[in-house]
Amino acid sequence: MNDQHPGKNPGGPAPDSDLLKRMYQRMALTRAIEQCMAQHVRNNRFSGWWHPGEGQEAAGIGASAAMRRDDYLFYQGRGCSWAIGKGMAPGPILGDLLGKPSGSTGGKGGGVPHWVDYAIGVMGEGATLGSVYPLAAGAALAAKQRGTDQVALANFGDGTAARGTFHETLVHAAAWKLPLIYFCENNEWLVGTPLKQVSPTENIADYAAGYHIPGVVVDGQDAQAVYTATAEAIERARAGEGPTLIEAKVFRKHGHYAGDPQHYRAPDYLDAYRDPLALLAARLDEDEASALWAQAEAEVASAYQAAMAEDDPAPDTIFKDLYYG
Ligand SMILES: Cc1ncc(C[n+]2csc(CCOP(=O)(O)OP(=O)(O)O)c2C)c(N)n1
Ligand SMILES: [Mg+2]
Repeated sequence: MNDQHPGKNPGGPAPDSDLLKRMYQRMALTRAIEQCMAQHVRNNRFSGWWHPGEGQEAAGIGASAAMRRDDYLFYQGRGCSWAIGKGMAPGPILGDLLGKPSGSTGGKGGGVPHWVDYAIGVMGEGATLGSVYPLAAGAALAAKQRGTDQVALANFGDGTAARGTFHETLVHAAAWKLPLIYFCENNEWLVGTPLKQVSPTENIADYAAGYHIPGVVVDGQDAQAVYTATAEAIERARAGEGPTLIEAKVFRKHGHYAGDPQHYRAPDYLDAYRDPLALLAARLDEDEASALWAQAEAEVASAYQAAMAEDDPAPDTIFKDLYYG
């Protein structure tokens, strides 16, 4: 069963003050992109589906801060905390969202997050929910066979823990002690369905018991706690001790997609919200945190302007990078 509780710091290494600053800087970049995209949608200039991640930034930022540059990340993609956390810059992220050639995929996907940067282990998103598990396990198996000490992390939402691939993959990953981290962001919603209506368990981490691996519940609004839990799981994985299932309890501040009227949520649902940026800023010097926020806003504004000024991708690039037999 899960051996941690929300708010309780797991037993891994604590981040030093430089790392706290770096996490805050990346959370600020993520939040600035969130706000920029929210405005872009309000201006009615968005041609895709933006799934806002505002409020969930601490999970992706805290977990990816514990990963190495050469570790593999497969993410599900609410917001952009994972891509920013792993080291991507706002430019290629906004380029993809706005369907421009400067995007990491050359703007393909236009609006749907499919960011990739293989040089830093950003392996992309599976738009088919549940595809991250076997892909990440494959990367973990390759790392084990090659004898490197890389790990792979599969990020997913609470609703996606019901996919068959979650369970099929974990059977073998646990048996073979693959260097794999399952990282669930539990925001308690699957579009407009509350998790409790469709799940036999309140904690996704409880599934770990069935596979004889550790299941850890962590406060997903607290980047520091997320970092510590993930660092501990990665240490286990690198030491050959196999997978860990981490469940971060997070808060989905907005609708499932930008523009979702959310008739299914009670009007006072934001009462329980705790801002992950404010939580981390309280552990930093106030002036330093404000300066990092101002820098992030300026960097994102200039990346947005640059992307908006670009021409659309040339039509003859549409089949480039496609695999077909
Ligand atoms: C296989 C599959 N089924 C359905 C969808 C449509 N869909 C996109 S997001 C979503 C809800 C996912 O819930 P959860 O995993 O909790 O992630 P969250 O949206 O809360 O971040 C669904 C059903 C999909 N993309 N893929
Ligand atoms: Mg969810």
